[in-house]
Amino acid sequence: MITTITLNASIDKAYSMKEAIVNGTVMRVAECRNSAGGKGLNVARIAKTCGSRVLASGMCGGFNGEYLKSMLDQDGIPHRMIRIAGETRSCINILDPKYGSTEYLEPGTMVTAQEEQHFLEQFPELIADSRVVTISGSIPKGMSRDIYGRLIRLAKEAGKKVILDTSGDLLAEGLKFQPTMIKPNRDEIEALFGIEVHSTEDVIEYAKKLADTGIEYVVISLGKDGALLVCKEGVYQGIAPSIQAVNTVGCGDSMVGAFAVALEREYSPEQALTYAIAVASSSAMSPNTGDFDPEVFQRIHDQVVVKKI
Ligand code: TA6
Repeated sequence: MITTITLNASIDKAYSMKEAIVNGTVMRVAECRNSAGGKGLNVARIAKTCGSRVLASGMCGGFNGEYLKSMLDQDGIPHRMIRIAGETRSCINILDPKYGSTEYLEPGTMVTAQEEQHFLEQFPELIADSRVVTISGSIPKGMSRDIYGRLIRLAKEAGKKVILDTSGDLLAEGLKFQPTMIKPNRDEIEALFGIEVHSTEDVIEYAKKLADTGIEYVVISLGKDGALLVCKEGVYQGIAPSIQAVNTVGCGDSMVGAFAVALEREYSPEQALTYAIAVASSSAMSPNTGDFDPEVFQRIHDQVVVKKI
């Protein structure tokens, strides 16, 4: 089983527009798709679609929190979201023919020290039945900036594999506790090392530095160009087939969900990278965030090329 942790959950609202956004005007949304969001809940939906048992956890509150849990019920996602007093946020993804995807991410509500401590006390039980734990996204205001490091340590002490998918200081702090896998993108690599990345060779060089700190699997998502995987077996580059992307929001989360499944099933590096790129590419072809069509996946999977470099 896979437990996904989303401390800053969100009601994700995807607005499809017929025309390009014109700021300062009144625009009508052609279609609105709501989903239980926050990176970890996208991960949970993907892992379930892949056929794994999941438990979606994290924190939510207020009317939005109840709505979010009702959407998880509709998705058939087992959940134990720890209740907080504040109102769960919303994140807006505007899809328009000219600019593609523009996201507006609310910061999230304030969480008290008592609420944080309550979550930490519940955490061991939330992961008890899982082999893999994913920890994703931003954290609400008021939470300790080292919360991810504390969760990673608890999960590893319990013998779990841990995937950390976050950015900035949360990633830098979490790295110190050696999660099993991380999935930084180019920008996050540049921020971590304070450098500029100009080539795939640069990306590999810095991914190896991260692997040398004890991270078993370092995945660098390269967007439409696929992904790199650095692990003890070597360096692998996966090339995604060219696709007609419909909604790229959440594709990084889809990759995390697929790798969580691959870790649980003990796939080889080649199998895992092929699987994850196929899932992420398929999810970009779905209008729904954190979703993919298994038939599309089957078609895409055979077109993914993975080579050891
Ligand atoms: O990666 C996409 C997404 O999960 C959106 O669905 C939205 O919830 C956003 O990211 C949240 O990002 P954050 O970094 O604030 O957790």
